[in-house]
Amino acid sequence: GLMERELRSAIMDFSQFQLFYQPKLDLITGNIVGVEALLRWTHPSKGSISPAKFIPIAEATGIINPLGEWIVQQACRDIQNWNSHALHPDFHVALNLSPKQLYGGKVFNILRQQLKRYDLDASRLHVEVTETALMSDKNSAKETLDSLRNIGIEVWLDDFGTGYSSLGYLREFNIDGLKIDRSFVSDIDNDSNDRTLCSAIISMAHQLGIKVVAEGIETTTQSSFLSDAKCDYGQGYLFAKPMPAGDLEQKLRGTSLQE
Ligand code: G
Ligand code: G
Ligand code: NA
Ligand code: MN
Repeated sequence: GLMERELRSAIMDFSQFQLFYQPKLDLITGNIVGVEALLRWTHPSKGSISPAKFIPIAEATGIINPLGEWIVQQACRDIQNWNSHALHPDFHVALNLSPKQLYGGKVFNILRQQLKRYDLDASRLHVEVTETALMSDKNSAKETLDSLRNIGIEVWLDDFGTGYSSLGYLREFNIDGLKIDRSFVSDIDNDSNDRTLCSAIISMAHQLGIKVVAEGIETTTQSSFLSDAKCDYGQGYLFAKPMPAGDLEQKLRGTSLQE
């Protein structure tokens, strides 16, 4: 299709792509603990195209492999730049991994190579995987994720609660944390069932020894509720929208993020 051809052309030099970064905050202290990297594609004539549109095509065509490698490299380069301004030692970048990237050992090698190239500790990177990503070939996905955790890259379950077998994945996969899907967060102010579900997910996660991020926080009421429910971290437009690397650096300057 047309978009496939345009993607193929765009990955010749990657100049139409940019990584944006959305902060994740400690809900008690308000400190930025890390960011999630979100890919942006600005087409020369069509303008901004949503990853929700082009990532599925990149996955179906295998373009996700070179594109994914570029994302890892770009994130590591940005971390190294921020690092020269004395980042807090715990500050990390979370990368979204597509289902296809989990099969075979390729992404593990790419992550390890780029960490080495930019002289970064593995704890600087997290990966986020969706529940659906884990469905097709569980053994291969588990092997990849375990090898990432073995070298110190945290593994987080994204969009938790919306998948086909959320609890099953908690049993089968070793993960460091989960992200409560924003559909649970968006109705906190009105829906007592969603409040109950959020609290239950947080308490269950903590009893399993894993951490929790709530995503899509847009109001102070949602934030207060989640903080009272002992949710560890929060992300959402209330705190910050995804932004270019340079804007993030501005934001980090003079905050407690720095050492
Ligand atoms: O940032 P935005 O809301 O436009 O993202 C839409 C969807 O695209 C989300 O599900 C998000 O996880 C996904 N997405 C954004 N950036 C990346 C990326 O770098 N890799 C993958 N695999 N998915 C991404
Ligand atoms: O699937 P994933 O969780 O990776 O999706 C991330 C997407 O969610 C990004 O495209 C980001 O722009 C979007 N997002 C982040 N915070 C908010 C928010 O507070 N409200 C809404 N509606 N979307 C958000
Ligand atoms: Na994500
Ligand atoms: Mn998500």
